[in-house]
Amino acid sequence: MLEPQAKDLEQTILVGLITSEQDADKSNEYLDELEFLTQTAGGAVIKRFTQKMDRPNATTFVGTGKVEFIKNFIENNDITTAIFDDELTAAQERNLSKILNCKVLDRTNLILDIFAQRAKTSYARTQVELAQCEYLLPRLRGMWTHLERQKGGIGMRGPGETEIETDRRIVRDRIGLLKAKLKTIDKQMAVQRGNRGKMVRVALVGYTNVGKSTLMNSVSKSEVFAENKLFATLDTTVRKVVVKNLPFLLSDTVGFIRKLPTQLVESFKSTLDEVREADFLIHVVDLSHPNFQDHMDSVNTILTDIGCDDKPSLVVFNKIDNYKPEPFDDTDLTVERNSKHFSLTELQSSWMARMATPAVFVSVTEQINMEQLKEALYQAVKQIHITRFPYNHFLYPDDLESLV
Ligand SMILES: Nc1nc2c(ncn2[C@@H]2O[C@H](COP(=O)(O)OP(=O)(O)OP(=O)(O)O)[C@@H](O)[C@H]2O)c(=O)[nH]1
Ligand SMILES: [Mg+2]
Repeated sequence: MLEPQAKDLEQTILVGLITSEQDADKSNEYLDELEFLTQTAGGAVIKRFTQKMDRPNATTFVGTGKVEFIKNFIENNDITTAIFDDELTAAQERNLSKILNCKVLDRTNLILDIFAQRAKTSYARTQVELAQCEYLLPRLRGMWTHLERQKGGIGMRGPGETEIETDRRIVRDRIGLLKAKLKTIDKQMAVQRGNRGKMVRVALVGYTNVGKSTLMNSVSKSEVFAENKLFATLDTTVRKVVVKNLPFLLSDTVGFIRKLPTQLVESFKSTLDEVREADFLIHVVDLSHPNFQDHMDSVNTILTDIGCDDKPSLVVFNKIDNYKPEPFDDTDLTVERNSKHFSLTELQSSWMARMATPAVFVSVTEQINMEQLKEALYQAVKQIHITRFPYNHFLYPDDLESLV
């Protein structure tokens, strides 16, 4: 199924469950995402394993027979790392690393590891380290001793191994220290945000890798780092943007993902404050991704969690240049036609009819419908501007146009 991978990458296998809520297709989609995360972290996926079971096994996550099967594969193929799609308990992690005799990670580990690799500023690094410590604390006992052979690589970056190997007290102290450090930076950042005055603030939000930074660069003509990897952006960037004479602040920030570890959401509180304090949200969606609707749901759930679900917003369906509907065969009576088979035009009209939030369909890289996007943005910012500066006789360019 998968291409043989370069030998110098960390050789990994993935493990996921098929449950009554998560059928084989869904499970496969989640494993696709886990594979992308693994590649982003610097690993090569050699094989995937799935098992049908409604609830994970309390001791080994998958069943005993399956564990044996995986163990054999690991031994015969020089696998160094097994990655599980769901969060493992401390006991499952311990048992699995003993039986499989390799590094065992879960989705949360992997996301935290990518964040640790990506964190460039001291602020981002502090937030990630806090999240890692919070994740490690309940899992400390006996976790690292048998891993001495395999230091380094995925899941081993961030807080140094030396700290982890000592006891919980030290990690607890470290958590206290990191929290205090973050509090100081948070205060400074709140002041900075306060200094931005009454300018209208717009924040880009969305699943990871949907094109938020690309959009930011295009609209503000700046050079924010964008690439085809998950979590390319960790630190928030704010730019002043002027659309048709109307100035506002646009911020680009960390992308969301399904099952974003709670530790991360909490420690990235201040980064997310940028979203919380925004007047308006641009929810960017990658329309070319087969799971874009699930991604939208995940983003909306996180927005609700951080108390931002009632903010005015604009949905930007991006990457329409790459949109490909699933082929539909009307002679095959086993398949019902659904939105996955819609042409772009059909999809557009069905979303427009259904959604309460305004939406535009664009391709930022191909610059398709960008004028429409700017117009929608302009109208939204203008509404906020009018209420914020009621006595300011700012002449809105479109009012001028209508006077001519
Ligand atoms: N085909 C196509 N690709 C696009 C478009 N817009 C962005 N991309 C690509 O999508 C990838 C991700 O873009 P980013 O701007 O880094 O995405 P992001 O949402 O900022 O991602 P994170 O910071 O990782 O959360 C890059 O490879 C972009 O070139 C588009 O309109 N069409
Ligand atoms: Mg980005």
